[in-house]
Amino acid sequence: MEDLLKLKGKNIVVMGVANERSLAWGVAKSLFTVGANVIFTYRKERSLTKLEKILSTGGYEAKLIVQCDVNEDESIQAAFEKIGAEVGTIHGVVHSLAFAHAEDLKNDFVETTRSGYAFAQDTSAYSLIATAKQARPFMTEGGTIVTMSYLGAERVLDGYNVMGVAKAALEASVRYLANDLGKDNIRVNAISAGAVRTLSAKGVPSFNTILSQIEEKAPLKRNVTQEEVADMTIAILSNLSRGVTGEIVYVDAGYNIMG
Ligand code: 1JT
Repeated sequence: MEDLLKLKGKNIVVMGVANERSLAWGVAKSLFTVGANVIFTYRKERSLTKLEKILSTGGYEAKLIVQCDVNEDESIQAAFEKIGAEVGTIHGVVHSLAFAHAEDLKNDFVETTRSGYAFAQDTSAYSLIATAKQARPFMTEGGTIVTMSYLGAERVLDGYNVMGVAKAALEASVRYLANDLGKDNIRVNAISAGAVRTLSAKGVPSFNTILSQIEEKAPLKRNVTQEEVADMTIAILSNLSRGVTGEIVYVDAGYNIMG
């Protein structure tokens, strides 16, 4: 199986580990299992501390850990130059980042402020474009960029609000980037993950209700796990999906197909 995946010894950048519940951490664990070299980026010192702790607890070793603030072009450029200088070729990037102001998820969508809108778009959607631009010069053997989206990109989910609009922009960006980077044999795809209890989900008052509605309605009659999202991400990063680009792949127990 590992031979089929062709991920052994490949250099994969993972962005967005906040703690052990993060979707990005699930992907990293699966990448370690298949023998990839995992390079992490973090923004806050707190995330670095967490990351170092969960790496050592699990007995995992990162190839490299670099600071990267996706709200700053210079920071993204410096991060990828550092990664490129250290590993040479980058084979994959996992973009698992999103942020919005809490009040924009609490108030009615119509109350979204100009600055809250810009911040959610910048952090959650533009960051993929800026990352692709900086990673591209080092993806000289082709490769894959994969990002995390959510159903709120295309349906109205109460409270998802400005994040839904940011995820819609993210999914459209996946298609435009796939078109641009296809000539370099770089594939760009998104995973639309079902609801998973991560740090981002914390502070969403209705999260328990969301989880039980999915259990009732989804074809598989259950929610999905961090591991299930991670394994599809591995499939998208791997050679098994070499003919797939510009796609949004649902890992949601089938919830999105229901009326
Ligand atoms: C962010 C947050 C991105 C929560 C997120 C997210 N992507 C998924 N979730 C969980 C979620 C949140 C809401 C929801 C359903 C799922 C919070 C910080 C900003 C980035 O409502 C239907 C609100």
